[in-house]
Amino acid sequence: MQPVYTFNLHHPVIAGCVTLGYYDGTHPSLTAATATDKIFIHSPHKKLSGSSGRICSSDASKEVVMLNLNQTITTIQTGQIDPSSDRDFLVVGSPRSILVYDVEKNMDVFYKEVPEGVKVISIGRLGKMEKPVILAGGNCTIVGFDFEGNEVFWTITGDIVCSLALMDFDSDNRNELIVGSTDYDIRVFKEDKIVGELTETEAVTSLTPLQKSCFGYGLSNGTIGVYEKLQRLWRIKSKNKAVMVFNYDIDGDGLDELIIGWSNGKVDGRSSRTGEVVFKDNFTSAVAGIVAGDYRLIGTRDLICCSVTGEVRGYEANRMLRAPGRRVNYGHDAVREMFSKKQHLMLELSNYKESTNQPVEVAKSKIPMQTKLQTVISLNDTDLKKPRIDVNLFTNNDTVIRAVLVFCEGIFQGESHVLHPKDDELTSNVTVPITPVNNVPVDLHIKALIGHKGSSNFHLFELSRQLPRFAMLQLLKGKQEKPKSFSTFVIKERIQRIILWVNQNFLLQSEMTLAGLDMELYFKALQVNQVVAFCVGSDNKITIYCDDMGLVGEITQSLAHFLNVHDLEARAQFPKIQENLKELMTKMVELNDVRLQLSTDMASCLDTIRSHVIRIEDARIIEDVEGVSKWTSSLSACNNDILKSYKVRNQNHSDLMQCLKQINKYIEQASKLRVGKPQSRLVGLCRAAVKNNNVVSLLRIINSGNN
Ligand SMILES: *[C@@H]1O[C@H](CO)[C@@H](O)[C@H](O)[C@H]1NC(C)=O
Ligand SMILES: *[C@@H]1O[C@H](CO)[C@@H](O)[C@H](O)[C@H]1NC(C)=O
Ligand SMILES: *[C@@H]1O[C@H](CO)[C@@H](O)[C@H](O)[C@H]1NC(C)=O
Ligand SMILES: *[C@@H]1O[C@H](CO)[C@@H](O)[C@H](O)[C@H]1NC(C)=O
Ligand SMILES: *[C@@H]1O[C@H](CO)[C@@H](O)[C@H](O)[C@H]1NC(C)=O
Ligand SMILES: *[C@@H]1O[C@H](CO)[C@@H](O)[C@H](O)[C@H]1NC(C)=O
Ligand SMILES: CC(=O)N[C@H]1CO[C@H](CO)[C@@H](O)[C@@H]1O
Repeated sequence: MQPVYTFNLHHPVIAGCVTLGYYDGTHPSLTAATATDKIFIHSPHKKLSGSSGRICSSDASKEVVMLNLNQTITTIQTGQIDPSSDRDFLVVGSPRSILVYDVEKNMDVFYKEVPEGVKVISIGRLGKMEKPVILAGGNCTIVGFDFEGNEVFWTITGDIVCSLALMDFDSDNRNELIVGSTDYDIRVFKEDKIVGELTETEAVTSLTPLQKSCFGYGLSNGTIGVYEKLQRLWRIKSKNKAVMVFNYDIDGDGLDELIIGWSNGKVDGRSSRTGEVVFKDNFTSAVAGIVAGDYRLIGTRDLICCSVTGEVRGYEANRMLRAPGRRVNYGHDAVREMFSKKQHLMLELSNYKESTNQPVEVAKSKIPMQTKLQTVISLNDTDLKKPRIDVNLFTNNDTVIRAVLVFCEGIFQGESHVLHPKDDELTSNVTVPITPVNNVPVDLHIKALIGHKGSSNFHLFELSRQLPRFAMLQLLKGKQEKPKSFSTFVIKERIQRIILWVNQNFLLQSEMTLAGLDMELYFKALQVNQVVAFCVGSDNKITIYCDDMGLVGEITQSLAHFLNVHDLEARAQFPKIQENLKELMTKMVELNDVRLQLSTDMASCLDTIRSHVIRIEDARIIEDVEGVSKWTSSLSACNNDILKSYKVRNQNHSDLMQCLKQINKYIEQASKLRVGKPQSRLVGLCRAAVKNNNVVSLLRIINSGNN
């Protein structure tokens, strides 16, 4: 597809830092961050002027102005945030702060320190909030500000947030927040409650809303795809990295396509339903950003792509590709399916031909009718450092397995594993080892070629199996000593249902059956080498003993989800984690004190430097050579001091970040011991306690769920 216009910004652009804003409410300006931490605003329709404030240069034609932010830029975004105006504002994220800037008036709206850093920004309405909110994702947290800079939202996620999208996920005409993070998870927040959680196979680096509860995503390794609610519609893998995914109706059929900008310069548009390519183009360098806007001021919203070298191309939604084209596409699917069926049949036919041509072989090559491929899945903890799950495949007669292909997302490098024994090592029994990293159900798709030893004829067998969520928790026989940490809660539910959950979510040698009104099960969590005791009392009280709070949370969430429990309170006791939290909080207070001290030291050092510079200048004017040299060496010493302080301050900041991240991780884990309202309430209460440096209150909240 041909662009309708192209131009060049003549400035290198940082990938992912491109946006478009209507800063005066009517004229669009392409805005991007440059490698030198400046912001570049291209405004061909509206001359921006001035050389004051943050504007550090503007070219003669006044089409381009540069803003000086004097800080590292991590992300930029534009949006209408002032409820009383339809103008867009520019929001800039940096490793320690967020800045909202009014481009039209050339002034800061607000500047806020964000200790957890700002990695991504999304602007819009969230849930029942009446005003637009600026959501900033950082290390484990998401914070929301209103136009005045008040903090109106705060919540916690499992790891560094690397993508955000606001969309109506559950069709209630209110936006939910979709969050992608480095722990491979996509979480859906309704207000501050988690209503959906998906696990992908890599860090989720981009997200975009599509219509009808669908959203597109991109992973750090180049996988892209579309989910409809919690169901994946399709995905593809690529060797290149998707710099960003975007929504735009390129073929004008009324449905948004998923537009993907790749690190190798390609841009594709794919049908959000099927993943079929409906549009493509190719830049000479990596794509830096994709936006949409009326850049020609003719009343159409064009798709605008920008590369890292500053090349910009605009595309118009193509009316030629409308409805008839889509029908052809459906036809394509059918043809492709038929073609693959045909190939299958041809292959089978050629096998028969081969056997009829060589009658001597017949008996040998035909495999018995009753041949079956069977599987046994078991835990293998022979090597305690590398426990694994063995998938044992075997046939029910003397045929041998010539090759096995196991396809399994997120387990094998490249997602599939091929086993192809040498001719003289063929057996009817092969084992494929699997080591899941997370506690999520894993789907295995197995294909095996089976035939007789020495024959060139083989048959394809296919089967699918699912590993349960807690496959790496090994059921232990008999009573064990219970760990000291535990979480306890009450679920009014018949024990049969709980047993059903155990059978579905753990890898057991045989199904568990009802043996009374209470139950005590002991597991060994092989990944973390910890004992888990799962106890159900006859009074509906469930207690999970384990020193790993994260694992107890996962078990609680799985059980509550299975039993359809929407709100769950819990009491918890995790002595080791409480000790750690105490230490972390103390350390954080110390680091904060040091930070303040360093800031005042540096300020006074700066004053000294200023006065030294004036003295040198004075000495120079009166040609006092000795004076100049004396003050210069003194200045140089001062300069060294300030450099040293600066290094110390940097170290102090990263220590502080580590500390805060760890505290937030614990809060997240503690929140997962609860479900629904108690879960989100705990996050809010803990946040307040951390802000007030109130360790006692923090620990009480984690234990009881209440202040
Ligand atoms: C950055 O700019 C702000 C004003 O916008 C100023 O107060 C601050 O001192 C500057 N910081 C540095 C390191 O220059
Ligand atoms: C997040 O925390 C890590 C340390 O755990 C730190 O190195 C990194 O700079 C932080 N990220 C941001 C955006 O502040
Ligand atoms: C993803 O990419 C990283 C390096 O970029 C590599 O180490 C990792 O194995 C890849 N993961 C998968 C599942 O391909
Ligand atoms: C992309 O464009 C370059 C030149 O601009 C060309 O050499 C290359 O073959 C193109 N690749 C594809 C896949 O179209
Ligand atoms: C269990 O795993 C070890 C390697 O860790 C392997 O050598 C052994 O054969 C496996 N046991 C069975 C029964 O497959
Ligand atoms: C297959 O081999 C494994 C050991 O590698 C053994 O434990 C298992 O019993 C064998 N299965 C059959 C059906 O022979
Ligand atoms: C290994 C094995 O189970 N072999 C069996 C294959 O089937 C024949 C008859 O169908 C049996 O006799 C073998 O024992």
